[in-house]
Amino acid sequence: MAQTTTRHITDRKELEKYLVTKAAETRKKILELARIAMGGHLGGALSMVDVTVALYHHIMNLDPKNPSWPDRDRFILSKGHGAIALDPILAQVGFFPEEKLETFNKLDSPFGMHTNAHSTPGIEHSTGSLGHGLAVAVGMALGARLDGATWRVFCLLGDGEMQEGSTWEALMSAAQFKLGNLVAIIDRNKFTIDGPTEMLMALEPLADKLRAFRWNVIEVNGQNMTEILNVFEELPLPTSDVPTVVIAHTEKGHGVSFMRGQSKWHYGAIDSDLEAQAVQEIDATIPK
Ligand SMILES: Cc1ncc(C[n+]2csc(CCOP(=O)(O)OP(=O)(O)O)c2C)c(N)n1
Repeated sequence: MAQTTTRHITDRKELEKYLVTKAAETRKKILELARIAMGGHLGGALSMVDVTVALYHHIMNLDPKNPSWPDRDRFILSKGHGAIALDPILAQVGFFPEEKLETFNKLDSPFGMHTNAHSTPGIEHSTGSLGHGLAVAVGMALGARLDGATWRVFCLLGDGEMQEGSTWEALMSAAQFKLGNLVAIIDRNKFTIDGPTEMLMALEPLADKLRAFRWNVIEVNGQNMTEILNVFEELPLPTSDVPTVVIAHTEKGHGVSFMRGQSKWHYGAIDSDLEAQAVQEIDATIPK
């Protein structure tokens, strides 16, 4: 049975407050894990937090005590280097105890720099080599459709990852197979590993391109919980026959002033002084 962590919250403002607080907790955990692992994909982890928190705490049908519950919604983190953000969220919603994350990226740990479906409860598919997640999500959504199942598939991609040709093949096939049960989300933080996407391999006009690929396109401020909830709560039902892509306009390194809006912190290491400075800034975002 689905067990969202927000099921006890009836007031809209309280719900947003709860999710914003969880996003701040996630950002602090990302920094802690990067410190203990002596490095981490910080920029893109910090940008994807708000959407992922909303999905796992409120939008998706999941049962963390039974990770293979057949009717669960599926989530594929195609930008697998975001494991440092996803793993803490999986712990928050109850897939495993948070203390276990202390082994992050150590030898034989279930938690590495990229997602690992074999060792981490709640991960549906191992990712890390960019450009494969959407094709896997298409296969899952097609399987659900053929089975007459009602669960949905969510797939989060990086915008730099949109350089991969296989992603565009998957986009074409999702429309061809009329996969209304599939939602792709593009973390449009405008930077890839070594510079701005528009300088390296321009994506714009991205929404127009995706519409031309016959997807339903929605744009959202991916750092604004009110907007995120409004979009994801209204998503088409699995009976729709058009796949949806949400372009989440985000900021690389969001929440930490010295990391935001640059590629330099795509991957980086922090010491406890830098962590303390970042934590202070993140704490200031927690609603009272
Ligand atoms: C096939 C492949 N090529 C290269 C890499 C190395 N790599 C890791 S992250 C990254 C940049 C990804 O940029 P983006 O998708 O924008 O991620 P984000 O900014 O959201 O972290 C690259 C090139 C990889 N993981 N897989």
